[in-house]
Amino acid sequence: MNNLETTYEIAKEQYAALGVDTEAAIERLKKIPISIHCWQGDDVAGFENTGQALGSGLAVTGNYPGRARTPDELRQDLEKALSFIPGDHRLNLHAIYLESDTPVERDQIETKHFQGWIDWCKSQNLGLDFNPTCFSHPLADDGMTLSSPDKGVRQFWIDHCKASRLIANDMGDQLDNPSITNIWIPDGYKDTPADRFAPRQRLKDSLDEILTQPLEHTIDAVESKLFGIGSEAFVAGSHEFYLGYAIQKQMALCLDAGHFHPTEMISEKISSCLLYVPRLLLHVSRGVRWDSDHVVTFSDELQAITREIVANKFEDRVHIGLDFFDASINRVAAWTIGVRNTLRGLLLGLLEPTDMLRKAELEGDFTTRLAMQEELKAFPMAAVWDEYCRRQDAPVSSSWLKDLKSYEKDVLSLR
Ligand code: RNT
Ligand code: ZN
Repeated sequence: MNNLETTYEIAKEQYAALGVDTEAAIERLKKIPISIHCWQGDDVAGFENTGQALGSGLAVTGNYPGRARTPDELRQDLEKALSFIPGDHRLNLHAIYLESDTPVERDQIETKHFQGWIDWCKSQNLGLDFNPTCFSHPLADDGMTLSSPDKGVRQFWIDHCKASRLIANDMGDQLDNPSITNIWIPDGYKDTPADRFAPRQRLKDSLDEILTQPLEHTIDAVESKLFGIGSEAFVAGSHEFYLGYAIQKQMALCLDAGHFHPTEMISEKISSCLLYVPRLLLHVSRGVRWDSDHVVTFSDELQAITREIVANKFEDRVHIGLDFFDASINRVAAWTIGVRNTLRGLLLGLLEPTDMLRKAELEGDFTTRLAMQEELKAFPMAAVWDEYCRRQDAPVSSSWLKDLKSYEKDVLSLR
């Protein structure tokens, strides 16, 4: 037995003393996929090649060398990141990542423009999720898409979202694994609206039209936001708007960790929402002062989110996606850090003696609850994590960093 395995055996015993089965935790962790967002790899630029700047209140800061400029470069980078990540996961793609020799308008996209991605996901054993891209486009420049007062503009985005659902449905069908279609729109006003109701009424009507056709292989989700750059005073698709909509339609609600007031936590919302909507999609992100989309770190909130999912056995109803974009560090590292942290958060939750804590709570013994919650923070979770990585043939601890640096030198720095 080497040191790693010995350390694991000791940790296993310590957890077993609390009634926690580390082997069972590892088995459950293996089955939880993380949907890895393609857009961290190229600063949300996509491959339409129209020269359109990132818009609609989204901002990527930093100019670290090595941004992926083509689908092949992006896939190469994703493969590198995946080699650092234990387990089987998913790719989350946006419509602007299409592949075509000739320009294709957003309302004209078809499955064939994404076949390269579907085939690649098959080869990598990845599920695939999809998003219409209702931003970074001349028809989104005035800040309104599905809620636009202009019927033509609205119709264009309705058609784009309809086309996106059909593509996602084909993705799910081809991969034999349902694909999520998540709709986020930037619509809002910089300053105080004179009418808050009409844009929301129009948004509701647009969504109704988009979602008319029932589809078997896609799960529809809608994502709210509190405010954005340029939509500080009003956002049509607010939390109440989409919570109500998702309940009415019994569809998935997407909660983005950066889309609420800074002290408002999505970890606290999961249990309430799941009483009324069938599924949640999470955009795990990290806002710093605003919706800054920083790389996900092993923060209290990350641990609280992942703990809520596994302590309640919500894995089948909560789809975990990541949403951050940092161009100030190596982009492959950004993915690796964010995904590994999310998995570590899940593992920490899986190693909690939840039954014991809940028993203490029900008995009114809040002393034991607090004492144990705090003692658990110093338990050897890292030993179980390392063992999991070892068994999955993924790098243990920070050993991936050296390989990443070689990749940066040999591949990224030559771009
Ligand atoms: C924007 C939303 C949205 C995007 C991605 C690119 O505030 O969070 O999810 O970040 O779709
Ligand atoms: Zn998001």
